[in-house]
Amino acid sequence: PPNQRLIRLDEIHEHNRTADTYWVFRGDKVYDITDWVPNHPGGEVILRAAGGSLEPYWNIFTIHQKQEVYDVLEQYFIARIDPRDLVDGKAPTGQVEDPFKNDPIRDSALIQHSERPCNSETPESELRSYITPTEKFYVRNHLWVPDLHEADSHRLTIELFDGEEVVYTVADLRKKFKEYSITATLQCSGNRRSHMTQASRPTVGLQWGVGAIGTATWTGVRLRDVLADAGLDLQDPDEDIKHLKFVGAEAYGASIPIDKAIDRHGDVLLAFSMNGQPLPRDHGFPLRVLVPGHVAARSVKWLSKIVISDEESTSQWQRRDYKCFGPNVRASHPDWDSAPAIQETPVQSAITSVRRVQADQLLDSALARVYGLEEDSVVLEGYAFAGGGRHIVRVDISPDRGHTWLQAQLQEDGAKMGASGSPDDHRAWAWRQWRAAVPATQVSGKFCVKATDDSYNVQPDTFEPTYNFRGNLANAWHRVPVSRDD
Ligand code: MTE
Ligand code: MO
Repeated sequence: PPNQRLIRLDEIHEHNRTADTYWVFRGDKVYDITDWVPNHPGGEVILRAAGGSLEPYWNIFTIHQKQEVYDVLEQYFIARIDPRDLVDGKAPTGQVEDPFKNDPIRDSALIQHSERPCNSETPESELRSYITPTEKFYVRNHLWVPDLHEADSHRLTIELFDGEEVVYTVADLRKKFKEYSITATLQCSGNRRSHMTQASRPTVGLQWGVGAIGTATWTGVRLRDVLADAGLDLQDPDEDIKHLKFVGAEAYGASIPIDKAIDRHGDVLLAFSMNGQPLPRDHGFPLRVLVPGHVAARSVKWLSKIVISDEESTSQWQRRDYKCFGPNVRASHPDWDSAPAIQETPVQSAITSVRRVQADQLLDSALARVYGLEEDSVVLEGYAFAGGGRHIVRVDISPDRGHTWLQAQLQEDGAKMGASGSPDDHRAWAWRQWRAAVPATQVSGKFCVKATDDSYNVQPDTFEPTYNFRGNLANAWHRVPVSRDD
């Protein structure tokens, strides 16, 4: 069309993240995405592309390469690029800074599922201690690790319900508020997803084994104390306040219900250390939220902002990915809004070791006494965990595909008290390690494990009834071949 507006590249470059309006280009087309930014499921990360080409980012975040996304973009079309700036009909995309280039080096014992972003699980051998060694703790990053190197000066902004903002540096938090330590298990929503896939049908997501889980003692200040100081009335909050949104420095976002955030027994921390050391960069340095009893996706790392709100976080990690649908619902057209976001998690357990032991090696061991063993046996180890602060009351083991059962020995509960400090308030925020032994002659088929929590919630025996296309909350009985040895 003759009156088609043409724009020079230099002008596009001016509409970068420091400008009032944000322009991007793709091919020879220019888009003003200013109005889209607040709706972007990935959050403000989109601003990295402002003033330049979308393509290098879409090559990293390949989720964008589909018609639905192209259609959204088309709504923001404003002009074409002046042909004087085109080469072969396209504008040069230029070099973009690799956002992953400053990611930390990881422990080589971690089992890597993806490198950029880093998604690595803990090997079974490291899942058998009550506290998971920090450097072996699973890493689940959706994006890169932001470049934060100074703890004290890192700023946390709290946006109150009326829009007013209060800022604390990490140094302020340490100075102003009492410190608490809580031992809590973090479990990814996708832990054991590979088992669901193998037993049922394909699922969308990283194919984790039993190691997208770990336990640490986290130290920080209570979120409720900080909210009260910032001006939230904990006794009588405005009744329109429903959620607390968390924003990570790299753009990740999630939210939790306000009741959990301000509950005196909820033990939500703004944590700055993990097992007595400053948080490692992969685990949120210098500040993360720790939401015990909830799916780990809510424990936002590299915390930079908290928003007191009447609605959930608009991020894809709140409104989409972490939801379960019925076994019949296909990946193509879920009604995302029809299912609630996962918060507290269901009861879970796994076998992390199967070992044949000769009778003479077992003699006099506590296990031999408990189980009255005098013959060659198989010793099993594993973990059991319930969300919502519910205690594990029992772990059942079957040596023969679920025909006969025995109870595993729950190992000592090594958790630090909840932040209320009272032993009576001791919620179970952490897993229990367990152990069991059976005579080798009783073993046939597969070992199974299932746990029961203090509300008598149990794990489903198979995956088919809880199959969901995203493979979330895979918690059917863990079945392990008897021949396995390690
Ligand atoms: N926070 C930020 N800022 N970015 C992320 O990608 N991943 C979430 C959560 N918090 C994530 C985040 C998910 S899905 C999980 S399972 C946990 O962090 C993983 O925590 P970890 O890497 O310390 O084990
Ligand atoms: Mo996760």
